[in-house]
Amino acid sequence: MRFSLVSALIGAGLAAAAPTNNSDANAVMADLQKQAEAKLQSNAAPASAARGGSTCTLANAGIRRDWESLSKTERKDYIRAVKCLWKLPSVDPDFSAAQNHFDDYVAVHMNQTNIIHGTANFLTWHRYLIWLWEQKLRSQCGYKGYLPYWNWFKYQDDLNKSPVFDGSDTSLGGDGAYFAHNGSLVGAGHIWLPSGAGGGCVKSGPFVNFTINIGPVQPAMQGYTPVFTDVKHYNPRCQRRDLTMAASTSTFTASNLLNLTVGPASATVGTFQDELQGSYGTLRIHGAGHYSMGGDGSDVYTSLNDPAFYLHHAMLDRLYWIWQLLHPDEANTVNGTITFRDTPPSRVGTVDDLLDLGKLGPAIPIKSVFNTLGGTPLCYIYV
Ligand SMILES: *[C@@H]1O[C@H](CO)[C@@H](O)[C@H](O)[C@H]1NC(C)=O
Ligand SMILES: *[C@@H]1O[C@H](CO)[C@@H](O)[C@H](O)[C@H]1NC(C)=O
Ligand SMILES: *[C@@H]1O[C@H](CO)[C@@H](O)[C@H](O)[C@H]1NC(C)=O
Ligand SMILES: *[C@@H]1O[C@H](CO)[C@@H](O)[C@H](O)[C@H]1NC(C)=O
Ligand SMILES: *[C@@H]1O[C@H](CO)[C@@H](O)[C@H](O)[C@H]1NC(C)=O
Ligand SMILES: *[C@@H]1O[C@H](CO)[C@@H](O)[C@H](O)[C@H]1NC(C)=O
Ligand SMILES: [Cu+2]
Repeated sequence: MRFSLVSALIGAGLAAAAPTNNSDANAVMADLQKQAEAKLQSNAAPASAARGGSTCTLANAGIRRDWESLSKTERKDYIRAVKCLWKLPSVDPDFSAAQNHFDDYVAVHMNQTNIIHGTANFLTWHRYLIWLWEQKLRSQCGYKGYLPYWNWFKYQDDLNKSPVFDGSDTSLGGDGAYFAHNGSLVGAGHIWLPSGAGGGCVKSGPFVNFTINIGPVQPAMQGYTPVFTDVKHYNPRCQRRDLTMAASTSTFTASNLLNLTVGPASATVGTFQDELQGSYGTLRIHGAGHYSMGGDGSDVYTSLNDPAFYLHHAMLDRLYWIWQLLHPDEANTVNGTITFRDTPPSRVGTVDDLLDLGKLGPAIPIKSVFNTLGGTPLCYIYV
């Protein structure tokens, strides 16, 4: 009963209510990847080699891969490096709720939530954030690889089978323990998603005994009470999840993917980012990743408490990267203002605006991260 209600609600927000065809979405994704790689090769041709003296080339660029295509040893190395962040001291004494360096990322994001979502800097701010995370894992925790991504389109019918969420020691943890609750309210409270089978503490996987400290602030999952009061107040607890297939299967469709990359929504960075994030009362791909995780991952302020956040945002960045390669005339532009959906009203954002990551890294202009091969500082591709 509930499910048909939510289907109706979600259906109302989706132009094409076609049944999910995973193999279709996966085929589209594979084709888009090929198109993007073809553009990369032609951009790298000698005729267009004069790129401002960057030392970054296709040959020395970092390669970000699907989590599933990492070997088990590589996955364990990533997990080990993430655990290492819990042992590093916090770098922002002002935000004293942060107990360690893992928390610092949550803190910086939380503090800036209203100026990095629904804004001109949404795509680039998160691109820079996950790059800094990747660099930290490599420079301070001995990680040898690059940031992996969660391929949303695979296993969307049963996230428990996803190598990212299967609860094994090579996953980022499984579902939460059962916690009776009345689903999640998403899309600014306009869409109700039914509960999955979890909602409590993550039961299995490498992070079971790891404590998170910041938030929750505004979890979409009903029955999870926000307690965060200020930057000095920490709230040690387990990380919670509620794997929610109602979010994944309704949204990770070939039709949404095509719209964003080659369809009407791909026309400008404005239409692309708006369709990616959804307007009030709709569920779109960015949100669907968060609501598929549920629990802590469903909190727009502090979703970084779920270690899978970084794999979700790597996939989002991969989509941005593909869109940029396929739309070179639009690739280096921004659209929007500097406040969440222009609330309160603010000036228009520009490519010279600085990406402020607090103490996580130097503030750099938006324009310096458009090109992931620009070497200023980015140097990576997706495969
Ligand atoms: C799903 O998509 C694949 C690949 O495009 C296609 O071969 C298959 O027939 C589709 N299945 C259904 C049920 O539409
Ligand atoms: C929060 O972010 C603002 C910039 O928006 C910054 O000035 C301030 O120092 C940050 N506060 C903390 C506690 O990190
Ligand atoms: C569950 O939440 C939805 C949305 O807020 C609400 O309409 C519904 O009445 C709730 N159901 C129960 C049993 O509380
Ligand atoms: C978590 O802690 C409990 C109690 O100390 C221990 O039995 C269990 O093995 C730990 N689990 C993991 C995955 O580290
Ligand atoms: C495609 O995106 C546009 C926004 O650019 C939206 O109006 C339209 O409904 C989307 N189409 C589908 C099939 O989702
Ligand atoms: C930003 O993009 C929106 C479409 O999402 C468009 O309506 C608007 O005109 C754009 N603004 C500018 C200044 O280009
Ligand atoms: Cu965010």
